[in-house]
Amino acid sequence: MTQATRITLIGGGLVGALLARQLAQHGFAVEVFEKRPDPRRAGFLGGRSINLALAERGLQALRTAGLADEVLRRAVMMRGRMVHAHGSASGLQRYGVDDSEVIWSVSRGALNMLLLDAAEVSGVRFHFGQSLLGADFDRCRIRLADEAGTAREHDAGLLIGADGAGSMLRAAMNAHAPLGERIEPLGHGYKELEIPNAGTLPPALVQQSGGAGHFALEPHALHIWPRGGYMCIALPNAEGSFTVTLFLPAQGAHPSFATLPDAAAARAFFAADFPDLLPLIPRFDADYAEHPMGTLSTLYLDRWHLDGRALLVGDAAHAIVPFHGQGMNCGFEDTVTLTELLAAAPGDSAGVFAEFQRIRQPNANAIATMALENYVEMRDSVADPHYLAKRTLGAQLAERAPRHFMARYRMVTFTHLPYSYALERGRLQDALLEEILRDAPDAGAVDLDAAARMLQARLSLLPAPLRHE
Ligand code: FAD
Ligand code: E1W
Repeated sequence: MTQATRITLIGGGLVGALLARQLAQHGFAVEVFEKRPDPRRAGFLGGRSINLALAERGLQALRTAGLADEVLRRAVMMRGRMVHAHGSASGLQRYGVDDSEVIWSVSRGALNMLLLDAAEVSGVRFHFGQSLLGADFDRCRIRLADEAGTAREHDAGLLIGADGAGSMLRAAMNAHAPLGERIEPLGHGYKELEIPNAGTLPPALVQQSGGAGHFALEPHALHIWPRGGYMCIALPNAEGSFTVTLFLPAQGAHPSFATLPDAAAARAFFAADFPDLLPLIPRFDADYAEHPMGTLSTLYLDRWHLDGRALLVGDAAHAIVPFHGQGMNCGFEDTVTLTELLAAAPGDSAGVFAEFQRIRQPNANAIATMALENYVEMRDSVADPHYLAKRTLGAQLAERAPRHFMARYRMVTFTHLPYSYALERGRLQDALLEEILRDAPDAGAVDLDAAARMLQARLSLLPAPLRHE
């Protein structure tokens, strides 16, 4: 191994651990410095179960690393979204036509531990409880602190930052030469609450909620309680519990986290707005009081790398809001692209980093946009008649002319088409649906074949989705 192929990764989270595994599988000497203690020893986050949705892009990256089957064995299949509108019955809206188009709820902690094990098996050397403090890029040295706060210096190889949205490597790179950083806060925060295994809840309540077996709600769904300016969601855990996330404005008029400063105020708000959900959360007061409010932002950078010396990946380069469930999936896609490029030209890190940015940045920008748009769609319009008419027409077109109409959600969630293509094609399709519904507000009366021909003509003007775009 030459000096150039020794890799120093900062951050052993989801993206860092998977990237480390893939690079090691391609023969690179990889060391990882992770701020937190080894979760396999310390017990992850004191046992709080937080989950996230794994979709096709992330799954494909796990397949590349030989880990997909192992991950899916511990995952819960989510066949669709179940929308709990205020005061009316809820039904499952399937994501795809059959179980080949589903997403998976995975435990963040369990997935991280599985990835750490896999990376170690491939030869990666982890250093836990080692926090990056700074970097001297001219001398190729980094500064680290251990958990006692004792600092030391270390000779770094190629530096890759997978240290998340608050990346310290990004700060060090930015201090050396500005990256053109722009952080756009959403202004909404989130809080996680838990629905326990149904065994601990009154059976009548579980039955009323549509639960099954150990689950208090339909287990194979992503649950959404849309309420206009805010919402709750719940994803199932393999043990039978659900992790509920409340998304709400951080400041401002009621309801916001500012107007719900304590559990008593939050409980009264839930009793009024989420009356079916509150009884499923027996530890509501403790959860609300003890779990901190998380903040949400989109991160844009002009540059992701410092010539051939340092590169940012995952949230460190492109943190997004979570409303499409694609942050990890996008970061996992990064790892495949970067590994392919580095394996093909291990001596040309400057060329590889520039090419990585050229390929991935338009896609990261596109999913950032779509994730923001999906928040509005989720919380506001799932019950809006115009939105529903558009969705119906879209579904009819997708069935009649599947090559000409592909729902944007489907392109993002179930294909490997570049995010930037999904965004552009989605806009084109959406504009046509709007035009058609303006002229014929009754979706049932639309000439689907004529609509498909119009779509075909417009689609032919879009550049083809190249493998690397
Ligand atoms: P992280 O997971 O943040 O990992 C960064 C790692 O670096 C951590 O281990 C950290 O300890 C370490 N680190 C930090 N600073 C230092 C330092 N100075 N030195 C050394 N190590 C350091 N994505 C999905 O695909 N699907 C979902 O359903 C989904 N749901 C989400 C829900 C919420 C509420 C949020 C907030 C995000 C969600 N995401 C989801 C996004 C997903 O969590 C992130 O995109 C993903 O975790 C990014 O991985 P990462 O490895 O880049 O960063
Ligand atoms: C998914 C946190 C999170 C994660 C997700 C999703 C959503 C809403 C949220 C988007 C979706 C899976 N979504 N679901 N149904 N319609 N859109 O697909 O991951 Cl808030």
